[in-house]
Amino acid sequence: MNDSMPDVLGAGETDSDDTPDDSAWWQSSVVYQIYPRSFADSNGDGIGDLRGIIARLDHLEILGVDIIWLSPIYASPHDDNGYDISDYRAIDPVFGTLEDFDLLVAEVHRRGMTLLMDLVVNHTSDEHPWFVESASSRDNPKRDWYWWRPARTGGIGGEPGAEPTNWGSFFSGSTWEFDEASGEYYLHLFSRKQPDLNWENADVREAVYEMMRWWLDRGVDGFRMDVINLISKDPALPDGVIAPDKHYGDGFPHYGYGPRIHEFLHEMHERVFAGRVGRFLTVGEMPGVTVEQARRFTDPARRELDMVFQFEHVGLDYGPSGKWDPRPLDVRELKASFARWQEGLAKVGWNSLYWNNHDQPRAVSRFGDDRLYWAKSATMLATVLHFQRGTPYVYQGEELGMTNVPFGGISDFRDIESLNYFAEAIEELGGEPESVLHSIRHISRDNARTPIQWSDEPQAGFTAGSPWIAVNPNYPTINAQSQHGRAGSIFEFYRTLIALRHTDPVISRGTFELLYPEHRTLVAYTRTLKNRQLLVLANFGNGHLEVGELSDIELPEADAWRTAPTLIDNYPANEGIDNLVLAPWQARVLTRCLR
Ligand code: TEU
Ligand code: CA
Repeated sequence: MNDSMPDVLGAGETDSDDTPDDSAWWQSSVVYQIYPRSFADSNGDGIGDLRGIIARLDHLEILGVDIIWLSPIYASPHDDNGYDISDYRAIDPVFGTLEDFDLLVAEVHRRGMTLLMDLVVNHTSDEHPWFVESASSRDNPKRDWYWWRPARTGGIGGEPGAEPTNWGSFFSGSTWEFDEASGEYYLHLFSRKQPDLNWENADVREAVYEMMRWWLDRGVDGFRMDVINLISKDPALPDGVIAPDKHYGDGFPHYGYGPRIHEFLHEMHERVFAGRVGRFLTVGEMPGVTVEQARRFTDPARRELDMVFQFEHVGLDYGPSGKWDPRPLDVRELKASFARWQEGLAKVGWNSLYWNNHDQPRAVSRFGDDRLYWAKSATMLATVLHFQRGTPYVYQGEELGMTNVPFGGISDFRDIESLNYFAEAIEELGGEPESVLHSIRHISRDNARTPIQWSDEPQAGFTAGSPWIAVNPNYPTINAQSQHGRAGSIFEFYRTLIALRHTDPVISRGTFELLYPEHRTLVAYTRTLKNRQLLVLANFGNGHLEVGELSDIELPEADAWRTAPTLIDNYPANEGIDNLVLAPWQARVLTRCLR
């Protein structure tokens, strides 16, 4: 397999004929992400668990989702809430047992849904036996299972600046930790308790493939793969460029799309899935991936991945110095990004569509208006995303319109990324605590990690105990119980969106065309399949929008649309209204037959 392979149409997967091929069974599916720690607690210890999830599967079945992605539930010291695994074949006791897991798989399958596990194999926990052995001595057979290096030439081990490369970690500080005992450094792109595995070592790869087959044998239907585009590093480990306002070098060019990444992902596909009976799904989380790279990774003919998570649209409100320096979203940039990915993967490959996950603050607060137009902006955002071509992901609580949290001081936070940044910003960068806290409150991952708000009972019905992180105080008004079966609720709106994707092939297979790219608040695009066309109109603001009055060159046959039937609208239908006039944060999808 080499990447000069011409981009051919994958096995008829994604051209716009309407006979989907079974190997892409997931193309009209919707995925629901569960963050087990915060979903539902069954034993009152304040931490969500597997029996809690089993008890709440009705919520997902009613919502209509097809696939469940479980964030990590493996044995872990929880330095990064489970993304630091110490035993890949054990369920962490805080979440339950393998028996609980088998029951969950059975219950999910009984309801016609499928289950994806989170595969975290760019790194392990430093408490994983592999690393404990590897660190035990320089000549341990597993030494090469990780990236060990001596201090850079002229450097004294442990002294600042002596690290083998100048790379900065995703969680602040250097990517290298000095191990006094063996006198060498080990690489960790994330926390020091998350040492990176050395995928150059074939035994490492085989051990990972064997573990994946073990979970598939246990009934798992696929994997969401954590930072999987980082597993191939440039073995020369060159230094990175140091940006003006940064202390460390940017190592991403040396590990973000490494020389053997396609070889490893193809090998994984062949060693784990090839010849295995059943329907499986793989989605790779890939910070920094480009459209061209994604097309290669998800081209069915290349047998690597089914889809990837790209980060372009969730970085558009990052200021010049990164995520902790927020700036307002420019809707034109958002539309351009959507169009780039929709058009880029139109013929070959497939998109993952998401606003939220356990690493992003709540989109309704970030991109919408969670005060005056909470429900309208939440359902507008959902409409803009769910009518695109690709597989939508709903993150737990998004279907209820859960918002960001009015965090107070640093003691309210739990996320290692936020806590490490706070420490670095204060100690090393001399930041003023309140202004550092201001940016952390806005963008911290903890905004997505507060307990699910099931009801207006104490602790929002999440736990009978005290939760590991405080429940959002708005739970009395924002909760599942008050939305189940209530017409006009955000939950019922998501149900309708998901049902439409299941029944209307133009949504999963139609071509995409963006309209009004330069308009500052209007998001408008069409989806077309044979003689069926949808017009998606959304108002990304709290003003009124007269779509019709805008230069009509860009909305062909505006008159036809003015009276076309409505497929869905986040405002109650009222007669005689002009289809092309949008109220604040309104989203309306019109449908018509093309002659
Ligand atoms: O996230 C990778 C990743 O890119 C995020 O850390 C991202 O950079 C950041 O959160 C956005 O601000 C994956 C997991 O989703 C995340 O929860 C883990 O912390 C991380 O990998 C390490 O396993
Ligand atoms: Ca529990």
